[in-house]
Amino acid sequence: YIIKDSKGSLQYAVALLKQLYRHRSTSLLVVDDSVTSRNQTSALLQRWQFSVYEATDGYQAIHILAKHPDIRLVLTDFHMPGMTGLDLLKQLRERFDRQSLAVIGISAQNNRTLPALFIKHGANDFLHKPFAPEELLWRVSLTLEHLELFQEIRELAHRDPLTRLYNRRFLFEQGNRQYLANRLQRQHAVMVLDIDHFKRINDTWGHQIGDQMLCHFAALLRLAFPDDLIARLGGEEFCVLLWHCSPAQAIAKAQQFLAQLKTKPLTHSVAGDLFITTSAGVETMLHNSLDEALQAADRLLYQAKADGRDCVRY
Ligand code: GH3
Ligand code: MG
Ligand code: MG
Ligand code: MG
Repeated sequence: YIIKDSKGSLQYAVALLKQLYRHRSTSLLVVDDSVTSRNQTSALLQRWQFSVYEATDGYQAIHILAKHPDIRLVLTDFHMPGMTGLDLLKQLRERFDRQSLAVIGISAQNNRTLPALFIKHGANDFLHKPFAPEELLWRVSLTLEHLELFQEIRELAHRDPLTRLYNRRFLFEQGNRQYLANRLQRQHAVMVLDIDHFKRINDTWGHQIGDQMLCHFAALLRLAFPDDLIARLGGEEFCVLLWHCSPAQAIAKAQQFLAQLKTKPLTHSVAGDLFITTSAGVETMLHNSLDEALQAADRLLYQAKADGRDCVRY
């Protein structure tokens, strides 16, 4: 179908097929009160390998969305009894932004202001009924591509490229939000770690092995703190936000990590087994912001360094 349509350019056809293939089995939700129209749209989308849920009205749509967080895109008819597609859109936008859940409005009405209303209230796109099957396909595909690109940009903005841990920016944005939300339960701790004498690794073995050591350290942190927010603050400094753990548990976890680190060297083909130690500051007191808690954790870290390194101060 695509090859026949792509005016003889095999490259173009392959590019289109690749794009489709990437989005196969993505979950979509079709909301329409008309059985005929809903079935038609669903059948087309299923034919293109999308995974399709169906709802007969806005209420059911909200119910299905709550049960299936894998749904990436909602295609909604405008005119439906009870709740219009526009009302549904407005409700959805209170909980999901345009980049997390896409909405495409659909209507058979000859109302020229409808597309503008949909887009104004946060729809990603709009389709007039009846539409050519391919228009549906490519609008859905383009919308999903936008979601993906945005996700990629978000990843790039939030992650440290070397270790793939969260970066400073993410820690201060998201981490601070989480900190303020969890603060009063007092079930949290802020830990700051700084690798001991890291400069020696670089000086002895070169920057490249230094980089590998940072990745190794990051991997060990991920293993030791699978449910916590881990960020690279910069250089050889890291931060872990521990939720749902008492001060005593947080301190114990930090000490366990330091002990583990001693038994897990980076094994390098030339350099052999490279061991490192780290110092850590664990702040368990209540602060007004993550920034303040981090400053306190930093002072404790400084203390750990002054006390001879390879230890936890709290
Ligand atoms: P201390 O025990 O007091 O923390 O000593 P240290 O050597 O770890 O601390 P110092 O701050 O003197 O040196 C940190 C070193 O980390 C210096 C810098 O070259 C290195 N570094 C920072 N970022 C990177 C990186 O991305 N890759 C590599 N390979 N090295 C880095
Ligand atoms: Mg309708
Ligand atoms: Mg440092
Ligand atoms: Mg250091």
